[in-house]
Amino acid sequence: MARNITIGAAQLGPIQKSHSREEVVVRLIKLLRQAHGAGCDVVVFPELALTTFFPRWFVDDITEADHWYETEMPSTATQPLFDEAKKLGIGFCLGYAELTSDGHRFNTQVLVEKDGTIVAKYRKVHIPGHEHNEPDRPFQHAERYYFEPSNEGFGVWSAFGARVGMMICNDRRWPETYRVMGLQGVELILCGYNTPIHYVPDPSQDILQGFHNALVMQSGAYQNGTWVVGVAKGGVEEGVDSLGQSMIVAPSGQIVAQALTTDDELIVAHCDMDWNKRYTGTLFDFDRYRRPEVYGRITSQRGVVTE
Ligand code: CDT
Repeated sequence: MARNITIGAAQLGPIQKSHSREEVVVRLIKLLRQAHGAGCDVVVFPELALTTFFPRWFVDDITEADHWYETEMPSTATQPLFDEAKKLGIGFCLGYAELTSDGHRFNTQVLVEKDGTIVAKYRKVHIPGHEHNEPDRPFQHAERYYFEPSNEGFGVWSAFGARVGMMICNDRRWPETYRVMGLQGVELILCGYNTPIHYVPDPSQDILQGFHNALVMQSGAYQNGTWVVGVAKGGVEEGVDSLGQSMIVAPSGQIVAQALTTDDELIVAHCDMDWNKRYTGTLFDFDRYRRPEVYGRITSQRGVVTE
C-alpha cells in the first residue's frame, strides 16, 4: 500500500516587534485551515514562528529577553493552534524559543501528531552567528548568545506513518545533519528557517542565498533518499530582508513545490514515502556501499587538521 503524506509548508511573512503572539497565532491558524482544506496531513511552520527574529538585537542583561521565549508548550497563546489542529485532525511542526525551568535557552521545534499528541521536541544543534555584541554590524545575529547548542543530536520518530526527523535553519547547511538522520531510516525531514539576505561577514554571499538554500536541501535529500521540507520566515522584518523560497524537495533532489512570495503562503505537495527506497535501496544503499571505517575524522575531529 502506498504511503502518501500530503505536506503543507506554511511560510510566514515578517513578524514585527509590535506583533503579539496572539496576532501571530491567528495567522498560523489561517494557514492551518488552508492546509486542511488542501488535504494536508501535516503543516510545517518556520523557525521562531511566534515572534520576530529577536537575535538581531543585543541586550546586555539576557533576562530582558525572557519575554521572547516560551516556558511551556502549548502555552496560553498557542493553545488555540493546538486545539484547532486536533479538531481538524492535522499534524504540525512549530519553531519557537524555549526557556526551560532550570534556565536553559534553546531554539526548538515541536512535532505534533494529528490526534494532538506531542511526538517530539527537537533543539537546534548548529548555532550560527556570534556570542558578543558587534555594534558595527547593521544588525546582530547573536544566536550564540541567546541559544545554547543542543547535545541531544538528531532524532527520528514515527509519525504520520513515516520516519520523521527535524532540523532548524543553519542545521540544513551541514551534511552530517542529514546523514545522522539517514542512518536512522529518515523518510521526511522538517526544517524551519530565518535567513537574512545580507550575510555581514561576507556580503559576496548575499546574491547566492537562494542558490545555497536550495543547494543544501536538494543535496541532503538526494544523498540520503529523503523528503526535505524547508519553511522560511521571509520578507522585510524590522528592516532586515530575509529569504523566502520555502520548498518541498523529493528524495530525487528535485524541488516539487516552492513559494512564490515572501509573505504568508502555503505550498503543498503529495509525498510518496516509498519514493525514498528508489535511492536508499540502490545508489545510496548505506549498508552495502558506505565505508565508515575510513570516516573516522568526521566524529573525532572538529576543525581542519593539515598534518
Ligand atoms: N537562523 C539561522 O540559523 N540563520 C542562518 C543565517 C546565517 S548565519 C548568520 C542560516 O544558516 O540561514
